[in-house]
Parts: sequence; C-alpha cells; structure tokens
Amino acid sequence: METTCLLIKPDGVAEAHVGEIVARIEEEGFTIRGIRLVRLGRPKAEAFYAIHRGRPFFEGLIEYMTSGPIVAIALEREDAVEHLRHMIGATDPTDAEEGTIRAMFGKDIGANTVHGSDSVENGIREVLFFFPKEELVELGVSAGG
Ligand code: DAT
Ligand code: MG
Repeated sequence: METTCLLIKPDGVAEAHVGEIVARIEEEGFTIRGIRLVRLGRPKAEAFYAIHRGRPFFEGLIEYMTSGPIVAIALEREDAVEHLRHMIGATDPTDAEEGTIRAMFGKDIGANTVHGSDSVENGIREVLFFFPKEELVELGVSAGG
C-alpha cells in the first residue's frame, strides 16, 4: 500500500468543503490513517514548502498557508500518490480537469483548495511532517491501543 498526504488549504476549510472533500476521498477507496486540523506558523509553512523558496510566489504562498487552519490527512491506497494527484487536478484551477477538486472549489493558482504529495518519497515525508509515526493508524489497529 502507498501513502500520500492531502492538505485541505485555508480556503477549503474556511468555505466548509472539508466534509465533501473527505467524502470523495473515501469514495475513491482511500483509507484515512491520520487527520488533524492545524494552524501552521511561518517556520512550519516555510519548511513544508522549502523546495519553493526563492520562487516569486513563495512569500504569497507562505502568507496564504498561514492565514487560517488547514486539515492534514494521511492517506493510504494502491497507487495513492498518482490517484490523489489525478483527483486534485492541475495547480491552476482554471486548467484543472472538470470534476477535479481544484476545478470544483479552487479560486486561483494560490487559493487552490488542496495539496497532494507529488511522489512516493514526498508522500511519506509529508505524512511524517504532520503526524508522529506512533500515532498513525495501521491496518485498522491504532498504535498504542
Ligand atoms: P502543486 O500544488 O500542484 O503541486 P506546486 O508544487 O508547483 O503545485 O506549487 C505549490 C503551490 O504553490 C501551489 O499549489 C500554489 C503555489 N503556486 C505554484 N505556482 C504558483 C504561481 N505561479 N503563482 C502563485 N502561486 C503558485
Ligand atoms: Mg507540489
């Protein structure tokens, strides 16, 4: 099974799309291994998006991602990374395929409602960024229980 990380960004949370996004994820056969509402501070947001440091949009991205709570979700499924990226759609919602999450809810290339890991390595790294390993639920049995 493959692991990936979904973030519902501040616009998705503020506009109450969490329930619908989670419903679609479950309908597509993903298993939720962790889910939490979190308000990112600047250091954590900068660390999460470190790969984009120096890009012209970096400052706006950090301001946006720290502007309100987000929902971080650890997901598992066969082909999880590819499948989630496909469900999310293109970075710019105006380019996103009809029926994708960004096409439905995204406002612009900044406020594009969701993040999905872009590789298997990043899926694991990003899940561990938000969840302590011992708190991730494993095959329906919660760790520490
Ligand atoms: P994605 O989120 O589709 O993986 P990315 O990794 O290239 O896209 O960029 C991360 C986020 O940064 C993206 O979701 C929104 C923001 N971003 C990217 N390119 C941008 C641009 N040209 N202008 C404004 N924001 C941008
Ligand atoms: Mg990306």
